[in-house]
Amino acid sequence: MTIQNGSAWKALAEHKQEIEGLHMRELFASDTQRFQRFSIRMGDLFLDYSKNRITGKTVELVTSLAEDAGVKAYRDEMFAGRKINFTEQRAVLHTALRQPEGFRLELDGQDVGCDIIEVLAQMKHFTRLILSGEWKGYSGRAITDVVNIGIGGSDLGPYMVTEALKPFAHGALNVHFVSNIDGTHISETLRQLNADTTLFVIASKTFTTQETLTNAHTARRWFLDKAVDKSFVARHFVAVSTNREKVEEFGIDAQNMFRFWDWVGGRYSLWSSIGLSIALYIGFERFAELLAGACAMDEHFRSAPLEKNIPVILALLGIWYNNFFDAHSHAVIPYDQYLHRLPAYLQQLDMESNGKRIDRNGNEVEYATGPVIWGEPGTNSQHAFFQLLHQGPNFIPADFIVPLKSQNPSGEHHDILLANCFAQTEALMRGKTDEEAGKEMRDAGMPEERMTELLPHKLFPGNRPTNTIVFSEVNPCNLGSLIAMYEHKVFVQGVVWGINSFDQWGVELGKQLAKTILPEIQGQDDVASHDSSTNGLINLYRQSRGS
Ligand code: G6Q
Repeated sequence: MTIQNGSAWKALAEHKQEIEGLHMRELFASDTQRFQRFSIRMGDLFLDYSKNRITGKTVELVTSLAEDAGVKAYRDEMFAGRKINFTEQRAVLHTALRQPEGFRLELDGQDVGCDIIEVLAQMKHFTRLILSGEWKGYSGRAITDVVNIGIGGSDLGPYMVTEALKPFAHGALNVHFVSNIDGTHISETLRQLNADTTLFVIASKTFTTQETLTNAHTARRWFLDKAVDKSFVARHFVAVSTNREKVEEFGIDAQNMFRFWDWVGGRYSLWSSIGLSIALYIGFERFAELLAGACAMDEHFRSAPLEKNIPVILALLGIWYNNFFDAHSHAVIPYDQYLHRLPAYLQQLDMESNGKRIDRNGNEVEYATGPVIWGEPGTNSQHAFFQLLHQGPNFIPADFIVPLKSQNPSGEHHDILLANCFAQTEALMRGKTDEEAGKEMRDAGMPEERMTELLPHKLFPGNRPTNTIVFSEVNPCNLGSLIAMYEHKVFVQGVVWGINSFDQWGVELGKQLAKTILPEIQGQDDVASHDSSTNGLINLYRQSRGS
């Protein structure tokens, strides 16, 4: 039986009919305690989910859906290291990476806790050597720039976090991220650097990814052009990987390799040694605070009752809209410029995890799964796509992410920023009625005829849901909690939809496909083995190369 045939799902479908006509304005008017009733605090993090199309009954029904789907049992299995990534036969233990010292868990005869401590100690030691200037480049000068070469999960997390935590930078180093195979990315980065003070961190779980390896080889050629002596590579190239053999094959000494393990998924890996560039940028102590913040969210996720559990509630609200209101897209709007890469990071976390249509039994699901995730910081996004959120025919729920304190207090900036944020969620909830729009136009002295013409354009349906996620400031600990919150949200949704959130065959396909066309592009003959469009495009490019 699929979740869709269960009683909780059916009850939710009926409940949707009941509350469809209900406007959130009425819900707020009839309950002065709505904000208190539909909000949850976890440490410094506060979720206001009162601006949703829900009543107390909705919360009861969605939590029974989670109960029916076995969310608690699956959650416990994940934390216990069971191989819940069943298509790859792997455990899913990124949560182990942020456990306090003393954590023990045996997996296939190996003590996971000991492994983690060993690598963290190696990262701590290395970070100290680099940041203190004890580690010297080939000319005897200290390292000033770190270039993380990686892609996907080996890039998005560290890049997003280092951007978010700029105010916490140690100060001794700049970090750069090169991910795209487009030669522009590495060329533009290298142009700013001196070989003798640059450290390359080659971050790749498999150490076989075409983009990363190509960029890494280009970086090494550039480096050797300047440094000449191959023995200097050891001081300027380190690797983060699970694949020792490939790292050595590339020419990086195993001593300069930071391990991680197949039970850490790429998009869940910033907590592992993939976070080395984060630790180098903000210092190891701050990196440990990031882990501690995530650990606090793990504890909350494990112990809070479902109806008081932030990631569970966010997940269930997402399901409520996606599966019962046909809202297949979800916006994320951080009201903080430092979080400008958060939507891109969450796109991968969510869409690569839950963009699946085959369930645990190998059957195609008959309901929507992972939505399209997108967003941009406020207030910029207000001047771009908010029009569609307010008045478009699509129904798009959104998360608003709000630090109460600015890292750069300056005049009225932060007051204006937050005034905009709160005004937007209020407007999305309330909308604008005939009377309100009419009054506005009348007050502006508009002639009656023009008013009638304009009225439909000036109306806002409202009743558009938002979650507001508030914390005191963007700092390593809060950021850790925020990211872990979204990881667990995605997990809960995957469980309810009955899919495997931890594989990524769609990404693997891309890795295969690129390798088939490359030799054809580089070959001597016109290509005729594909469809006419693909042949035409390949040949067009071959001709342009030739000329
Ligand atoms: C993440 C995905 C994917 C992966 C990249 C890089 O969950 O698997 O984004 O992180 O394809 O892979 P490597 O780290 O193996 O280079």
